[in-house]
Order: sequence, then structure tokens, then C-alpha cells
Amino acid sequence: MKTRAAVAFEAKKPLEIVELDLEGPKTGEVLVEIMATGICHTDAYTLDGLDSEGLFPSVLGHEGAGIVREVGPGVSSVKPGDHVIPLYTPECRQCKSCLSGKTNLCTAIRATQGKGLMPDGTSRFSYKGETIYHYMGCSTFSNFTVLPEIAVAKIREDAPFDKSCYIGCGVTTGIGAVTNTAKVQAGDNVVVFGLGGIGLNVLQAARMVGASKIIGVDINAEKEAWGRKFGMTDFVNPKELKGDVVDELVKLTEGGADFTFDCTGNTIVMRQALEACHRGWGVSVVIGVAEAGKEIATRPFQLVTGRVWKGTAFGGAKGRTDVPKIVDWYMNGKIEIDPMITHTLSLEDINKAFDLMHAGKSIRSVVVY
Ligand code: NAD
Ligand code: AHE
Ligand code: ZN
Repeated sequence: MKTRAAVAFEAKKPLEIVELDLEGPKTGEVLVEIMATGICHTDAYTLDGLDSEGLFPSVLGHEGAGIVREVGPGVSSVKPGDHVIPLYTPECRQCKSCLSGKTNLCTAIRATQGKGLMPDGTSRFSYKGETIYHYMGCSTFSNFTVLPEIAVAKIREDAPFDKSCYIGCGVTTGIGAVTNTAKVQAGDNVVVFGLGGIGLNVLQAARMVGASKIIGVDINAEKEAWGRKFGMTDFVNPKELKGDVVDELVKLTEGGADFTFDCTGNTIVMRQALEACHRGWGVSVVIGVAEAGKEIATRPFQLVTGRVWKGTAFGGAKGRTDVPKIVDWYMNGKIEIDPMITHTLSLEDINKAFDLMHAGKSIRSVVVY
């Protein structure tokens, strides 16, 4: 079949809207009509050529929601008509990682996914006879995409696609980082670095679990008002600060935070986030994805004296199990999504979403097909 898609033909070039050829689902795969997709900073980072796994030409996008239109042989967990969210972190429930109960990082298809291919080692997308690569196993910048059955979460049908798509990455990552990875408790002090599409979800989760002080840090002054909407109690803008940001945060938290979160992808900020943790027990969670080649550093003494450095992918969420629950949280009003979706665009305008993100003018842009 044919599908309209925004293709990344080259790094650092705008996406091009073209009609691709799409092969139907093979064994264990499903064809999904994507109804809406968010644009996450990770898409921009890959398009900018900063992902060591980035491949071109490819169909980017990993924050979608849609409807199953066809299933391949052997598919049993979903059927045509089901509403689903594609999962860049699948959940096979059979691999060593899934069975361990210790991680959400299913390994069933990670090797081929990282090569832009389906589990059988081939791509379903092509253009004028040339292979176009998949991205993060999702490729939601295409109106139709093919996914392994283990990489879709079935969700309730009354959830609006243009909002629930955000649960495919940003919402689940931010909320899960707090509830699954850090396990923040009522009364804890929290610092969130970077108040974008991920950071604001960390803030709302910290508020939801009853954190005490919830401090936001951002170099964009406009993010103060955004943070306050989602539970932030204090704001620090390093650009407007005379002294050192870590000293300021340690002072504000009377000795250091119980939990800090990096939602910037900047390795200098990651260090600040660790060092702003409380001596003896503070935990810093790296969410941000750093450019290829970047490394983190700190004095080992920071760890010797009890600070813990850890990271999280997709908020530690097990996609098929947890995503439908997060959709329920949204539909029941436990979490907010609508105010964070600042721009809704057509596929033809998708490059504007990247411009808005780089200019710091959007929280989340969503493309509706
Ligand atoms: P975004 O562009 O919406 O937000 C980033 C925010 O960080 C902006 O508000 C920006 O002003 C702020 N910022 C930039 N430099 C800063 C600095 N030096 N100090 C303080 N604030 C600074 O991006 P996003 O969509 O929220 O994504 C954030 C990061 O999380 C990206 O690196 C993205 O790739 C990553 N991410 C990781 C996961 C995961 O599973 N680990 C999932 C989604 C996104
Ligand atoms: N491919 C990159 C790393 C990119 C990365 O860390 N991706 C996160 C999700 S970001 C979503 O917006 C992730 O899930 N990582 C775990 C995984 O298995 O990819 C690189 O550095 O090679
Ligand atoms: Zn993302």
C-alpha cells in the first residue's frame, strides 16, 4: 500500500512529505493507522545527526496513537479496530529482561530496532524502490506504519488520539521517572532540570505523589509560569543567578534534594543534578538523552558520600501493562495533558514543530493526520 509520510532523507535537513510504499504486516506484526503523533526532543536530536544510532533515510516519530487496521499471521493480542499506542520499549513478557521483573528494557527486538529494521531484518518502507528505515520501532511520522505485536499497547477507545499520543513517550517518561524509577514519596524535595515536554510531566508527577518542595530549573524564563501550572513551588534560572546553581539548590533544599531529574540532555546539567542531591541518600535520575560522544563526570567522592546516579528509559514503564493505566489516569483527571499540547499541526507543517521546539516556544506539538 501507499502511505503519506514525513521522511528524514538526510541529517540536519527539513523532513520531506512524500508518498511511500509500505509492505503489509508479516507474522507477529500489525498495520496501524497513525491518527496523531507528538514531536519529542529525541526526534529533533536524531534529525540533527546527534544520535549514534541515527539512520537516514528514515521515518522518525515515536509518540503516536492510532488504530489497528490489519494483523499478520499469529497475532493474538490485538485485532483490527483496536486503538493502540506504539511502544519504542516493547514488552514481550518472555525475554530475560521481561521475566526478571527488574526492568522495562525488553530485549526481544532491540537489536533490529536499533538498525531501523523489523525483527526479520527488513524494512517495510521504501521510496522509489530504495529502503527507508524505521525509527525506534515506531515511525509515527507516517500515516500508516507496521509494528511488532509486542510493541503496541491496546488502549480504551474513548481516549482522544491527539492527546493520548503524548503518553507514547513524554507523559509516561516523566511520570514513570518519578513513580517507577525514583519512587518519590510524599514529603520528599525534588529538583527538575529542564521544564519542557518531559520536565513538566516530572513536575506533575511530583505533585501527584505529594512531594514537598518541587524546584524547577530552566534557562528559559518563560518556563517559570509553565512550571507553576504543574506543581512547581520554586524556580531557579541559572542565567539570572549570581552564584553557583548547585549552591543555590542546596540552600533551597536545606542540604540537598532527595531526588533530582535531568530533563535537558546536557551533560554539565547532569553533573549539577547529581551534586544538588543530599549527601548520604539523594538520588539523581538522568532522563535527558545526550549527544553522541558526550560523557558525564563528577568527583567519585559524590558517590562515596552516598549520592546515587541512575537513569530511566520510558520512565521504567512496561508498555503493554502500564500505558493503558496511564491513559486511564488521564481520562479520570488524575494527570493533565491538554494544556501541555501547545500546537496542533498538519503533517505538511511538521517542520514548524521542530522550529517551535528549538525556539523554546512550544511544550508539545502534535501532528494530526
Ligand atoms: P524540550 O526541548 O521540550 O525541553 C528541554 C528543556 O530544557 C527546555 O525547557 C530548555 O529550555 C531546558 N534546558 C536546556 N538547556 C538547559 C540548561 N542548561 N539548564 C536548564 N534547562 C535547560 O525537550 P523534551 O522533549 O522535554 O526532552 C528533554 C530530554 O529528554 C531530551 O534530551 C530528550 O531526548 C530526552 N528524553 C528522554 C527519554 C527517556 O526515555 N529517557 C524520553 C523522552 C525524552
Ligand atoms: N540511540 C541512542 C540513545 C537514545 C535513547 O537513549 N533513547 C531512549 C528513549 S528517548 C525517547 O524520547 C531509550 O529508550 N533508550 C533505551 C534504548 O534501548 O534505546 C544512543 O545513544 O545510541
Ligand atoms: Zn521521546
